[in-house]
Parts: sequence; structure tokens; C-alpha cells
Amino acid sequence: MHIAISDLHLSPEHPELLAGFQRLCMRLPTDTKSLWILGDLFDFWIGDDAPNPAAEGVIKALRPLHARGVELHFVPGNRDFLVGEHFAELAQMKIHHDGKLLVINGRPTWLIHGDHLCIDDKNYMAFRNVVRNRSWQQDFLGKPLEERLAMAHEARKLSSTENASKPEDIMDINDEFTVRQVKTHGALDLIHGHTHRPAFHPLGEEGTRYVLGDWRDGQAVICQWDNDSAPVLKRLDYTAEDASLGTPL
Ligand SMILES: [Mn+2]
Repeated sequence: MHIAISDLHLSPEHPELLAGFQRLCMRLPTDTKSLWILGDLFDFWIGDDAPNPAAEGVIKALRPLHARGVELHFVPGNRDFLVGEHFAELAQMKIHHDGKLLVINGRPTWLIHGDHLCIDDKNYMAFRNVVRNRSWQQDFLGKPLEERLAMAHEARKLSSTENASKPEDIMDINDEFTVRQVKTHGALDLIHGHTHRPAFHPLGEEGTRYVLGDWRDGQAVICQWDNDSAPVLKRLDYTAEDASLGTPL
């Protein structure tokens, strides 16, 4: 079995989210072959060298999974695209900067975070172009920790005030652009997070977009599949102590 999750937004202010993630890691069934973390695992990331209790907690949760043979994969999100190889090695996970194409149930399926498909949000796309630039990143990572932290807080504040005033539809993916992108990448279906609108959405004429949900108020929406069965979205209660992975949406 394979599992995908996204948008946990772990931060020091929300230790219950980390506890929920640790609980999920502990309850993954014995036949779990891989865990895909499709971005925004962390609410912000200012460099692998920054002290970060959430990062320590993630390492503790992931190492036992790696030890028992679960493959760990990470696709960066718009909040944690600066997660680097140093942290990835500690957490025993492989980073896929451009997402990953998998064949699930005979269908090529593209696993991504999803933010780059929200092209109608022009302000965000302009910001993304800046911060995804390698030389901007090197410059940022070379700044003192306090300065990076201040910049991250500023960006978070700005994004929450801006997002509150943006029309709903520009913060979703652009359908036509997405259909073209999916085709270009040789995929039929898509699994992504970011938009916080968990559901099965039709994609083009014969595809499906499986959208994961963010973690909040004890609930998350995750995706589960086997190589020969279609993905299933499940609502997970991450506060529950039982071993269930949730109920299908
Ligand atoms: Mn996101």
C-alpha cells in the first residue's frame, strides 16, 4: 500500500499537528511500501541549519519507518521548498523537486504539491518566480538566521492578509493550464494538495484530480492506493488513537 499526505503546516505554534503526524507514522499498516509527503509539511522553512522542534519530531517519526523498509518521498510545497539535502538525509527521505510520475492502476499519475498550477493568482506566481530562483535561494540561505526568520514571518503575515482578500477562484488551480501540464508530463491523473479543497475532481476528458486536504481541527484528507487499485481519498482523524486510516470520502 502507498500513502500520500500534504499540507500539515507543522509549526511551533501547533504541536498537536506534529503529534498527529507521529501518530499516523506509527499506525501505518505493515504492508505500507511508501509514504509520499506532497508539500507544506512545514508551515515555513528557513534552512536546514535553523533550530526547529517540528523538524526534530519529523525525523523521529520517519526514521523507524525507513528502518522497516517504507520508502519516504518528499515533494516540496510553497512553504517548505527550501528543505535541503541535509534534512532529507536525516529524515531518510528523497526529495522530488518537480514532483513524480507514477503508474497507479495502469494509469500514469503525477504527484505534485499543486501551487504552480494556480496561475490565476498573479501576485503569488510573481512571488514564486522570485523565491524559486536558485540564486535568490542561495542569497537567502546565506543571511543570518534572525534575518531569515524575520523575512519568513513577514512573508507569512503578508500571505495571510493577501489571501483573505483574494477571490476564492484565483486560489484554485487553473483547469485549462492544468490539463495541458498534465499532458506535457505524460500523465492522465493528478494527486496534489495545496488548494485545501479535498475531493475527486474531473480532469480533462478522462482524468481525475485527487486533491488532498490540509490538517486542521483534528481532520486531514489523505490518499491511499495499491499498484493495481485506483487511489482512494480518506478522511483521517489524526487525534484518534486507533489504527484506522480513516473513511473514504
Ligand atoms: Mn501550499
